[in-house]
Amino acid sequence: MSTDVLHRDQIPSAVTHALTAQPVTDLHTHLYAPAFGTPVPNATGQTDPAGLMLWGVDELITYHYLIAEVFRVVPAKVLPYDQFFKMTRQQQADHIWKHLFIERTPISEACRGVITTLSKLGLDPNEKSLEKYRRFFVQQDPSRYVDRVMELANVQSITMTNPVFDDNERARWLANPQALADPRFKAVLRIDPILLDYANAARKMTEWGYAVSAEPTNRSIDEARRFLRDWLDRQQAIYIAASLPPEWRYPTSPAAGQTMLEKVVLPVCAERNIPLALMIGARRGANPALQDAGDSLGQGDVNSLAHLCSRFPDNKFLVTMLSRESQHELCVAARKFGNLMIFGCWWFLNNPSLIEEIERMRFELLGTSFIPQHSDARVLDQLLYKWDHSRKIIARVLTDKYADLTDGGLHITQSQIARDAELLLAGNFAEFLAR
Ligand code: HDL
Ligand code: ZN
Repeated sequence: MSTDVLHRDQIPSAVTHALTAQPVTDLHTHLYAPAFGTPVPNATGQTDPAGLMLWGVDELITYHYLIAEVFRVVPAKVLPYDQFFKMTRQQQADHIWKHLFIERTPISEACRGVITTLSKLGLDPNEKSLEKYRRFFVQQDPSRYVDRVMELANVQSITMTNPVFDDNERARWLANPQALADPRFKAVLRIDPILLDYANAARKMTEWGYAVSAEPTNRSIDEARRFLRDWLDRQQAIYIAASLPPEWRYPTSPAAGQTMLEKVVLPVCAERNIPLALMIGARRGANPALQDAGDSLGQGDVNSLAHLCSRFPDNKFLVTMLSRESQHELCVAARKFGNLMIFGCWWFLNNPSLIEEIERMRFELLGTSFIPQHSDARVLDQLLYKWDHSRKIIARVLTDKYADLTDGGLHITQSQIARDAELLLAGNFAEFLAR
């Protein structure tokens, strides 16, 4: 027997070691490189109120997940939404810290994440006030802090989400795209309005010099393709992404949106051999007064996705769905279509009980041919908890699977486990991009 064959009781520590040691390629986040500016006070003394790089304790605690949760404890009739949103970031954070972390136990996953993050940074999470943490963060240089968080979280590459229809971000790309390049970050061209709000998207593309008319004529199709190509080049984007509501159907989704999908987005993705990422099931604005915290979910239609994968065999689809009830169908769809790569436990699924259920289902149906997780982080420091918590759950599930195989007589080796960890946390995504 080769020397690195593991005894059954050596497997748990071998799996934990392999997953901890394997650097992650985080394929979907809302993080930004320092060059996009930061509103957070820091050691450089330079802040940009409209800056896009969020980090530090006040951003951590005012994560929209926690805003939703604090309004359960201090309801809007006590503290009206607009009064909360008029508060400064620090006032909002103090309010959330008081009600969710001091006066109640921070049991929710989003609360627990803040505790894990503070501890990972060597800070005592038992402080009653945020002042000590603020003194720590204000001493950080944003770019060096990115390196530190990536090292601590063992994340080797951060994939951004770059919504081209966002005026603030678009202006930054147009001003000086080269200045935004940062080897630690990859860009993604996010295009929801083209599929979901064609009339407005066409109007804006026309304003920006692309002859995209209210009807998706052949000229409009050519010009919309030119728009995508120009932005893929400007951003050096590694894939195109859109999130779709639970009601999205294919075919018969909104006609103009379907034309854009079939005749613009998918042909450009195919010619560039880049995936289209579809994130299905977000019901936007369930409670608009909560702003980013006001979105909810619904069950999407996996059949529509299957039709798409079947009709466009030369396209690659990176897909995650938001409803727990969609997960089993999505796994089975991935068994039917090799051009479908499923990923992550998205948003309301990114909780230990659901991550465990979903990863078990995926290992049992797909082996190692899927991408178990992404962070969806909006605040840089969140990488420290999102990947710590997920690695532990994936390790628990993988350990059981290796133990089952050992019981069946198979030799499991340390190098085999390391190979699987690499596929799951980085290799499958890299291979799918290159395929
Ligand atoms: O549409 C998306 O990419 C979602 O991830 C939303 O940004 C959502 O608000 C979020 O942050 N989820 O974690
Ligand atoms: Zn997201």
